[in-house]
Amino acid sequence: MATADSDKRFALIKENLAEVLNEEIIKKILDEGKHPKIYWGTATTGRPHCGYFVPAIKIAQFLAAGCDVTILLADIHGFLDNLKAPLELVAQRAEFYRHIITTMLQAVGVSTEKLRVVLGSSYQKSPEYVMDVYKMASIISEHDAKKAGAEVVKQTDNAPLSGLLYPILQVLDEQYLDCDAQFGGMDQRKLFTAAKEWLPKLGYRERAHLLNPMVPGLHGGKMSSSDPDSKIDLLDPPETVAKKIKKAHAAPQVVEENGLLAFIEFVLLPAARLRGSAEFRVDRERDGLEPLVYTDIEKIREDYKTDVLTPQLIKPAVTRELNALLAPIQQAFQASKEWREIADKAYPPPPKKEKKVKNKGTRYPGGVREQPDTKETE
Ligand code: TYR
Repeated sequence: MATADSDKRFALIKENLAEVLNEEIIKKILDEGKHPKIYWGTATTGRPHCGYFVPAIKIAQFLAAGCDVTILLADIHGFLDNLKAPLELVAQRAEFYRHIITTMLQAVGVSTEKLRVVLGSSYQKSPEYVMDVYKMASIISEHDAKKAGAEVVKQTDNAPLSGLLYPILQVLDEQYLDCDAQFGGMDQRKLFTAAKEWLPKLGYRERAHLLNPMVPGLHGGKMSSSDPDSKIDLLDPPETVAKKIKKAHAAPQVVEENGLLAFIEFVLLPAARLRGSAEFRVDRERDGLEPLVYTDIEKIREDYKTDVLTPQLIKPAVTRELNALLAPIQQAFQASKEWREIADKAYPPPPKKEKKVKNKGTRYPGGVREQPDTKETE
């Protein structure tokens, strides 16, 4: 039976989500007073940036609502997807992710004792799992596998076969991680609906799915790991953070697709709420005025629309709060020799570019032009 407590827990699980598929699965567990098991997977490819605070906050809320949470460091997926993580670097990248994601969660106040972190390759090579991959590959059409991965797996001409395996493995992960629900961004939706259809074909049960909206990056667009100026690295020093936020595109009075407002809504306000303070403060000392103190995004939006809250006022406030979240992560990084060594190996500095011969690239016999090396991006 639904109780006030289970309703409250469900409201926190659902907060700020764009969609929940098969929510009755989660509700039933809550009504029994038990702990829903939720997992979030991340392919260990490019360096995690500040956009990762968005899923991190949800994970913190799931834990606060009494869920058992697993984070999957999807190392095998890292190279199945067009070798985004090259084979020789994938192990170090997964270790880098392990360090940074656990400290990130600590930064938003999560007790990571209750958190399970699993490396994909630790079970995805077991005979049972591999046999299930073969079985699934014999039942699912090439067309459906391609469709399921269309928004997640890099689409190229003459794409590697591994891109078709990617969805099959992600679907099986729900079973092998023994979860009740998978959490991810809206970009995972096609994979999630595939999971609902495909798992029962192997006699496994259907899971619930929790979908986060796609949040615009602090620079206005989707944060991408491959464009260094479009993202703020979790290890960027405070001055760099200030500089990048200063440059961030934020049209006055426009609240749509506004990365700064989105960051306040999906990260800073919920982080404050989890700490029990629930406030976002905007100083106006320079104008000789009292600070503006907000507890909800609606009021912030309203003031932004009327230009009471200008980009010039909001940027220093976001910078201050973001740097406060980053400080403990950076302290932990400095304190851990092991982590620093992994960082160097996982993301070696790109080889120095050779001087370009005017627009023509290097010529090889036969007129073949050297292609720029794109493998190391993402
Ligand atoms: N598809 C996820 C992404 O886009 C990564 C992932 C991989 C999630 C395997 C779950 C999973 O089981 O980052």
